[in-house]
Amino acid sequence: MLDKIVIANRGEIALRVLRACHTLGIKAVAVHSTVDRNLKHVGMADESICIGPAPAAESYLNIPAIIAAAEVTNAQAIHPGYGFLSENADFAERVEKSGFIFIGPTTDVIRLMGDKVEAIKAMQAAGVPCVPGSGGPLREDAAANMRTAREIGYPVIIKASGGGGGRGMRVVHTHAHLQNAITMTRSEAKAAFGNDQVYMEKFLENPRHVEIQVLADGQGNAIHLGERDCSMQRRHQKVVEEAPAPGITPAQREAIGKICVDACLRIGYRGAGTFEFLYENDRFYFIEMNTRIQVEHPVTEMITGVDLVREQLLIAAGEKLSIRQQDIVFTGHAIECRVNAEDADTFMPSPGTVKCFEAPGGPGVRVDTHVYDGYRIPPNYDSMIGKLIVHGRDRATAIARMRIALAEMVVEGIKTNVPLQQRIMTDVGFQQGGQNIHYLEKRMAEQREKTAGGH
Ligand code: MV4
Repeated sequence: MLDKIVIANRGEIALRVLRACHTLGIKAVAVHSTVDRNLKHVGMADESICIGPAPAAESYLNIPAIIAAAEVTNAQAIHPGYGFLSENADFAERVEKSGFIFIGPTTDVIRLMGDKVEAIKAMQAAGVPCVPGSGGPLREDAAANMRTAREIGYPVIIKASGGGGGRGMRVVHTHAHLQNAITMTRSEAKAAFGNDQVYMEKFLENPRHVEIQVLADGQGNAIHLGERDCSMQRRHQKVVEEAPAPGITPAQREAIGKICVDACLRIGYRGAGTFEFLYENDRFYFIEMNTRIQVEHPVTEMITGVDLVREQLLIAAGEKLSIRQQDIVFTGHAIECRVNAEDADTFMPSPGTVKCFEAPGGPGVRVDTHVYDGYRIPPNYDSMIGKLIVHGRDRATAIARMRIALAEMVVEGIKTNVPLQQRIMTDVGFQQGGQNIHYLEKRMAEQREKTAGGH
């Protein structure tokens, strides 16, 4: 078993990882920036080390400082959390070359999934259904690209191979705009990711975002833990996530889950992972794979009872998966609302001191947050200050519990998006379930129209 690990992250996920360590009797080293001395998990950690100033580039992205922290504390492994260095193959490689365990997949697999063209090729070869597309990088051949687009059928989308998560994409509706879109996406990709490779897919107009959670031990065992629906998003930022996805049948879940498990075994996957799909007209289309623990992992934990971060640690320690597929039983429904320090209407960040914080409670309510009375939210990082997660026997119960939990929550001194979350929970379309990725932005645009018309 591991004796001590470094948590290379901050905020709620650092606290989440620390708790998983302590449930397994593993000591945790917190590494933090100068403005993060007062983070909750830093106070609870067995040891803590300041690794640099506030800007993430000089602290949470400072690879030598993080590896040095593992060296001086005699830790055996590094947990990257999400964001920051979590999907950086060069970081994973340097961690391993320095003699530490990277808590995640092998360097090769992280690198493979970071290259979206290669990831899609690998998934296609492994039998995962993908969006009809170019099946490889686009060449500088306008005529060939036009033929590809015609075969796929407009609208198409041009994506950067080094992108992902919504960065570097362009929708094209006609031949006339194709070559310019490719050129523009290429040059933006070159500037943003240092990689000008782009590819083409059929643009799905009204899909849902449904993703499959997997666990694999890298020793021939893999399981899936069902799906999450993350369609409630704004500008590629997820706002509400839930599990299971409304309307997905047990047979569909089993079928797509098995496909993901087989793909994990085929590519030699290790650790926790997520297959992202677009879901339209009862079909799944793979778009990318995330090789980290995700923000929304708790909704899966709530319906399966599996502690995903604990499983990550056990896998990293070299243990075989102790959970078999037939052990996974899906119970009830879980919803997560991300709580952000931002204006609920303008989405402007709202850092500052939290004067008073009261967490909601009651049956089926979970609060994952590092916030406490008097905590000062620095302006340097993501605005997410916590997650409210509820579980109920069915979706309606979960929504009712979320409404009460949101109403109970007190966060004074800063603005939060809790009012927006309340509006979503009372929205009839959300209550119906199964809305697509454009629903939230459309509803918000309608709301703005009404408000403007009233004045
Ligand atoms: C797409 C798509 C439609 N068709 N690909 C955006 C994030 C990145 N992971 C992939 N994205 C999309 N890819 C095809 N072929 C629409 C999106 C998309 C989206 C996907 C998931 C969640 C929110 C989204 C918001 C806008 C566009």
